[in-house]
Amino acid sequence: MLTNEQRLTLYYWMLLTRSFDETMVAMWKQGRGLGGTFSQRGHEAISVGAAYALEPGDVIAPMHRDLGAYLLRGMTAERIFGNLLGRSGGVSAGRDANLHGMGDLGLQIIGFISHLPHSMAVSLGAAMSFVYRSEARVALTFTGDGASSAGLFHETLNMAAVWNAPWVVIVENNLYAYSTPLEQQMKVPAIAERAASYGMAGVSVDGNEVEAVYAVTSAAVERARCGGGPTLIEARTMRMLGHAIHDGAEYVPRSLLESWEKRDPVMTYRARLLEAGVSDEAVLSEIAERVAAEVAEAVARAEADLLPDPATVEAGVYAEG
Ligand SMILES: Cc1ncc(C[n+]2csc(CCOP(=O)(O)OP(=O)(O)O)c2C)c(N)n1
Ligand SMILES: [Mg+2]
Repeated sequence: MLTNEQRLTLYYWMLLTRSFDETMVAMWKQGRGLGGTFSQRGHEAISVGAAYALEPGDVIAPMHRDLGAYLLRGMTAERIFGNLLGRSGGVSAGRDANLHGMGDLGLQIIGFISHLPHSMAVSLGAAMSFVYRSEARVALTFTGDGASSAGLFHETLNMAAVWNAPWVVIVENNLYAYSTPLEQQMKVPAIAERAASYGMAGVSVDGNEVEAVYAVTSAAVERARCGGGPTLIEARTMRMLGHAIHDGAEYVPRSLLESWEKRDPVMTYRARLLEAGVSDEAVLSEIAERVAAEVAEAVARAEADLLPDPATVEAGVYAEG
């Protein structure tokens, strides 16, 4: 059961994610962006609710729509903006102006390799290292509905189940993989059903309800920690903008977006906090002001930061001779 303070914490992280995202999209449209960028709009309850269910020692492998998880785990907005803008203070020190590879093992964050399911196998390796070292830690990773049709998704589920790994995967089913709608790439009605064919627990959850995502993930994480094996969680939501900034998503029916807009994860949670008497307008406005100031400061610092020194171009590059 969440306390009111925890509920406000969840709201804060979702709003920070949303505000970061809106600012990023606006900057890129103004020509102030550098690399490719993926909007999180619609995914805030999933990344925040899931990451909030972890202990500090657990490992997380977020993907391109999990900004909330990076932030909640301690990667600052300034470092992430710095990364997207290719600055030397960014996570990859200006090596990749994207979310790709944006890991920090000090924060127990594995940087992701590709948009398709490759982080699943790497995070499973992390989970098995915990088993071999008798550590009560869990690895959590994310993937997409499109990625769930790729071979490595199935191979990783199979091995995770066989090894009874302390591992949880969240499939962010946002109904589209680039321009491909869900029904054009799979016949099963729920991705969670796929877990059964590997002998693994599978559950579907409303990905726009942060407390529901938190509850389901907490249960899965604790079961994994106690030797109960892996879980596949399907979190259903809608990708509210195009695949990335260059994609206007003209192929998505407007009526579909309008129906999901009414279920916006951030706005519906705000309304719920007010209705339930958890908070009032003054407190929620204060959180919004704090978030706006944090994002503005992060952007200002990142934009003022330097691009990497060309003399360091070979730093971190390895080759076998
Ligand atoms: C190995 C590989 N193949 C193809 C791509 C191009 N690609 C990037 S994201 C994507 C679709 C991902 O869809 P989904 O898994 O549903 O995630 P979403 O973007 O909807 O969150 C594709 C085909 C890639 N990045 N890597
Ligand atoms: Mg998708």
